[in-house]
Amino acid sequence: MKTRLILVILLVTFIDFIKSVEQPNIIIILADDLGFNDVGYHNPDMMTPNIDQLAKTGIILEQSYVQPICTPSRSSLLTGMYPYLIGRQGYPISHKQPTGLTLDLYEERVSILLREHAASNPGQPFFLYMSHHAPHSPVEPPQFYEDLYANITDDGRRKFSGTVTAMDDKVGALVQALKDSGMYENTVILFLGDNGGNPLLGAGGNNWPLRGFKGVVYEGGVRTPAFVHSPLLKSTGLSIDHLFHVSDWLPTFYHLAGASDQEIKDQNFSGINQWPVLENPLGEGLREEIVVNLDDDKGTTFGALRQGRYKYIKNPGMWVGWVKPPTRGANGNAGQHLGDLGDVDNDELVDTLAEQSVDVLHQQSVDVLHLFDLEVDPEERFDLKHELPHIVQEMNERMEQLKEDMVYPDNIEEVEGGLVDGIWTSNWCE
Ligand SMILES: [Ca+2]
Repeated sequence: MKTRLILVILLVTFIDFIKSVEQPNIIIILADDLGFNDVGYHNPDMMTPNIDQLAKTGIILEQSYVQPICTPSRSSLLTGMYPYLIGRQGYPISHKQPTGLTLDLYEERVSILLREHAASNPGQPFFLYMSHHAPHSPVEPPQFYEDLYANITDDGRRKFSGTVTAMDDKVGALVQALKDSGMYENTVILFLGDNGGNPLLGAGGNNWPLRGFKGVVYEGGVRTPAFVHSPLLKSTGLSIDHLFHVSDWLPTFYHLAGASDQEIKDQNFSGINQWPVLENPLGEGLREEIVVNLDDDKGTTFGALRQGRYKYIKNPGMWVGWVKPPTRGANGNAGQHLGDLGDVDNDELVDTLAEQSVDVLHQQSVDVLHLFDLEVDPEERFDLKHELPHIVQEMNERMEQLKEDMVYPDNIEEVEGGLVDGIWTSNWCE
């Protein structure tokens, strides 16, 4: 009996060992401008059954941070570094700038690629990065999807919602293709939004009840839907609040691909390998700090820092409040949907925001400090800077210390280019 027990233990250990050394398939599904309130598992008005199913049978990451806009987030995802350390904390890369990366994978190609891979490389792990354009504006879903939301009279929100559901169908098709090709069981799927939803100018996104939106360091700009789904996970059906940052995924996947802890350490990533947290999601988190963003304009620091329960914001760039979703039956433009504007002391900017949601994008708000306790105030409604000045001082000192390592954006000028024999030529790359 004792021998049998030992054998069972050895077998279980051996299976665990095999599991831990087998390299899984890795899939990243990155949605563009998908807000916190734009998935069904956060908002029952959204129809995302495939995403919801994956999330609810995986591990939902409710404190997963990205950057306020595309280029910084994507740079961080691909390098494992904070954008402020690689000069990517500023504006998006323009299409004629001789710098950066262009990535695209068309969803209709995915099932073909998977079938081909399963046939030609059986058992070989693959990496797939699905960088959706959806649901970024312009939102132009097929009529069928828009009709699913026929009773939302706000044009932008209706079309946006239809676009999200169209994307959800693609996610469902991907999972089906994985199952059909026999590769699902050994696959890890990460789903996340690259920055907060954009509720302005008919773009239709929404981050309610979080504050702010795409482009700002308030939670609505930088905390997006995220989850990991995999049959390889031991504990699932969970929603956890451990801190994650977009820079964590490269070291995490590096680990899954077989890198040792030392090899990961040698890379000096800003991100950390979060696989131990995903393997033991009810245990302790690994992250205590996130540089939400850090930038400089002629000596003035712009940034936000999360440490444990606290978030310190220095010069948010523009003041924004809370945008309620246009509910079914509501009408009007996004500017009229600004919800409770909270206890702000800048009346002029609030008026500007409410009346001219376009111009507010160019407003600079300096000499503004915030301290929020996100554990009790995830909506960033109660500024504690006067109650907890010692924490403001400590976090400010930390931010200025971090800034010493900042790499300034290169801001390379756009080059002239054009199509030559159907190929885009920029004249800067031979
Ligand atoms: Ca984006």
